[in-house]
Amino acid sequence: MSREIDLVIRQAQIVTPDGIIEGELGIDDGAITSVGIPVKQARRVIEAPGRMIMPGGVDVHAHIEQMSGMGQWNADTFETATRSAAMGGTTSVISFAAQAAEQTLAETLTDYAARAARGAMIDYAFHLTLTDITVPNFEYDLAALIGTGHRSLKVFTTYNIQLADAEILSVMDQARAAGALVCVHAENDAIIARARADLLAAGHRAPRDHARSRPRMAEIEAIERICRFAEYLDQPVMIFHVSTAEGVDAIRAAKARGAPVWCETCPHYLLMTEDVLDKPGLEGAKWMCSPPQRTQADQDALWAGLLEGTVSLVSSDHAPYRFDESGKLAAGANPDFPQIANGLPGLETRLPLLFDAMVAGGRGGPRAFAEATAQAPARLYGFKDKGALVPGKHADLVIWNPTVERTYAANDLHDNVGYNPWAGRTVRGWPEQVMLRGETLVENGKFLAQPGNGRWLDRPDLGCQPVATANGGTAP
Ligand code: DUC
Ligand code: ZN
Ligand code: ZN
Repeated sequence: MSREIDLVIRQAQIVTPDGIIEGELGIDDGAITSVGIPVKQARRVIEAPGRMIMPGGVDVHAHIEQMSGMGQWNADTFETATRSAAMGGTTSVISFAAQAAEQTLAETLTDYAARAARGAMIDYAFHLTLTDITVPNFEYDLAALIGTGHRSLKVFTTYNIQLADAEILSVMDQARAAGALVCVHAENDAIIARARADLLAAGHRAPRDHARSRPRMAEIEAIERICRFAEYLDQPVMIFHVSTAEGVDAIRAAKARGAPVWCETCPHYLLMTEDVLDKPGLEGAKWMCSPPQRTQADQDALWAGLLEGTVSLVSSDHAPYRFDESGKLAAGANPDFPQIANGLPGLETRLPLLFDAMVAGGRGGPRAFAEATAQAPARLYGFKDKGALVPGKHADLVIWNPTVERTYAANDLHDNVGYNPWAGRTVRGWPEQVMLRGETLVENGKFLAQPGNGRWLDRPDLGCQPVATANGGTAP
């Protein structure tokens, strides 16, 4: 006689890496036990006709309870950010342990780990943001932290916290030796500084001028440079938040040469254009982010890149600042655009926006959606138990109603930001039930989890390993 398991979900379409299966999904002890096979006995049954089951979202780029490059704390705590994430169907997140000035990496990690352990309600890991490689014990701490499972690093090429090229190469060398992925915010600082100075000198100081202050060439140059660094050292690199068609082209070309490079984009580059900044007064500040939103042609190129696999995944780059003196208006009521914090909230809206575009709207379909939002991020960043509806993995899943329509309102998210940048937009498809390791976090709009429920995710291995390069993969 077969053993009784915890839960079976029946009658739904189950989206797996191998295809869409109509049938039953069994869950026991927090893990998926069967997919598409009739379950004889379960303590609990969920009937889900007309529903679609997707893997819980894996959002690998979110700024949570973090100080920005401009020295400003953001609006969310781990509690508010992960509540918001779960309400939108995301069950794992990578946020940043961001090194403050003169801080050792060990201190940085201890700080962020304590905050996350207190507040997180979904599972999490950290990218180690490296801003000063001259602090005591840097090399020792970095190797030790990578060795204990913190397998992704983040460096900037701009934002006043950039590393010099020689320092980036040194970090890449150390990452290669210890086995970590290097994620890069890639924009050329000198181009930005020059454009910004010219704009301010000419009296152009409004949020709409922010887009012109980050010329596309700044992104193109930095992406090309970082791809060459990756190729030279045979060190895996993830280019964050690609916004331009030429950026996608550069990564496609680098991949074709055998360079170990991957990239992501975000919903605000796939679905917005720079006119979002063009609002009366300071209103456009709500949409200010770096790189900025671009053009329709860039959107088209990003979608093409995503669907062909040049762009591996879509993250939110959740960077929450309130539209008040604690956030966007911290420099006063009449700031110049460079004084306005960059970023917009996205943890909660990433999946519904993409479900609407990719599943309801047919851009790629359900399997491409699961790949971009869960499978690829889990695979590349080394979450071996996450990201796919496969027996043995954690039962992190979302039951979607694929036909219901919702229109976002001005302030309907569950973060601490106070505005929704997607207000007025209607999405088709809604995450009705969200589970983490078999436990229900969200059911029909009700949030059921407790702070501290989230677990830190050890990453013993990465899914992106060095590959042979055209120059034979020889690193000095
Ligand atoms: N850009 C970033 O690189 N990070 C946070 C927010 C933003 O706009
Ligand atoms: Zn960035
Ligand atoms: Zn970011």
